[in-house]
Amino acid sequence: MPALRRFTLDELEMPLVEPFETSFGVERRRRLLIVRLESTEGDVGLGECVAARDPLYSGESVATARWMIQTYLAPLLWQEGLLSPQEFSRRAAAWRGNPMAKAAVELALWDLWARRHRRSLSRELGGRRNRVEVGVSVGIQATVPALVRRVGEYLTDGYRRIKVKVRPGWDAGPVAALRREFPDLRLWVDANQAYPVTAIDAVRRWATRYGVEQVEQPFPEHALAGHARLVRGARFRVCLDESIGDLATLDAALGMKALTSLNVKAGRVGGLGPGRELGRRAARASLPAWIGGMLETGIGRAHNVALASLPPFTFPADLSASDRYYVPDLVEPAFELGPGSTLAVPQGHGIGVEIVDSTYRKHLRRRRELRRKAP
Ligand code: OSB
Ligand code: MG
Repeated sequence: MPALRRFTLDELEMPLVEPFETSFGVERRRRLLIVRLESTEGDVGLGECVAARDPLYSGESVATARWMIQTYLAPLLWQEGLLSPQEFSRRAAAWRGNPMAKAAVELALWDLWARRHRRSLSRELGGRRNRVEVGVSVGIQATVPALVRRVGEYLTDGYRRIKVKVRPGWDAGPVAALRREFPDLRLWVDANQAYPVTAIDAVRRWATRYGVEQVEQPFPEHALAGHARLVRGARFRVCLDESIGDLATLDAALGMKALTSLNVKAGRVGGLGPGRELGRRAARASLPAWIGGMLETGIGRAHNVALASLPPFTFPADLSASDRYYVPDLVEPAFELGPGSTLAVPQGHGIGVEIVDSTYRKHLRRRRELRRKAP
C-alpha cells in the first residue's frame, strides 16, 4: 500500500500579461499556492489554490488557505496510506468552509491518483471530450474604446464567446458599444455581486436591449430570491457563480428557479469531485453548466480543462489560452487556442502538463515542507 512521502506547499507570484479588473478590484500579480504531493511509489500530484491575496471574491485568501492546509488538511494525508480524493473530501468535510484550501489538496490527490493509474485526469474523472469549447473573460478597461479594441483582438485570436466584467457605472455604455461594433457577438456579462437587488429593472433593461446572452452573479451571493425575480420572464440566462458552493444550495436555488446557468469552479467548490457532483445534479435538472476560471496558471487550468471534458459541462468555459494570462506559463506544453474556440484536453498521465522548473523557480517566493508530526 503506497503512502505519502512528501507534502510541499509553495507560494508563487506570477505577473499577469495585463491587469485584470473586476467589480471587486484589480489584479496585476497573482499570489498563489501550489500543493505538491509525492507518494512512496514516486508518483507526484499537483494542485493549485485559487484563493487570492485578499479576500475580495470570497472570504478566503492565500493566508487563510495556507493556515487551513497546514493546520487541518495536511495532517489528514499523513494519518495513513494514500487517501483517495473522495475519502479526503469526506474527512475534510468535518471542517466548515474553506473550499479553496480543500480544493488545492483535492486537486493534487486527483493528479496523483490519475498518474498512479497511468491515465489522464480527464479519463480518471470520466471525461468524454478531446477538446473543450472556451471563451474569454475580459476585465474592466480604462475606456469604452479600449474595451471594444480588446474584444476585437480576442475575436481575431479566435475566441467565439466573450464575457465582460460589469459593475454599476460600467454596464449599459460598454455593452451598447460592443453590440454596435459586433452585431453577432455572443456576449456574456459577470458582475461578481456588484448590484443591489433593487437594481433589478436596470439590469434587465440593458441586458435585454443589447442582446446579452447571459448575466452572471449580478446580486449578492445569498440573494437567491433576487436572482429568481430576474429569471422570471428574462430573455437572457441568469448564471450563478459565487452563490452555489454545494449541492444543498444548488437544490435550493433550483427549487426557487433562481438560475438558468451554473458556473462550476473546482477551486471554489472544494475540488473536482464536488464540481463533478454539481455538474451531474445540474444535468439531471436540465440546467446548463460550464466551467469557470480564476486566472489559474497552467496547473489549475489543466485540472479545469479535464473537468470541462465531462458531459454535463456544455457551455463554453472561462478557460483561455496560456498567453491570455501568463507568458511564459508555468507548464509545458502551454495551452493554445485551437479550431472552433477550443483547448485540447491533455492526454498524458495525470494533468498531462509538466512544470517548467526555471520558470517555476523564478516565481517561487516561499517553500514549506509539511512534515508528519512526531508521534
Ligand atoms: O467571477 O468568473 C469570475 C477571475 C477571478 C475571479 C473571479 C472570476 C474571474 C474570471 C476569470 O472571470 C476567468 C478566467 O480565469 O479566465
Ligand atoms: Mg463569475
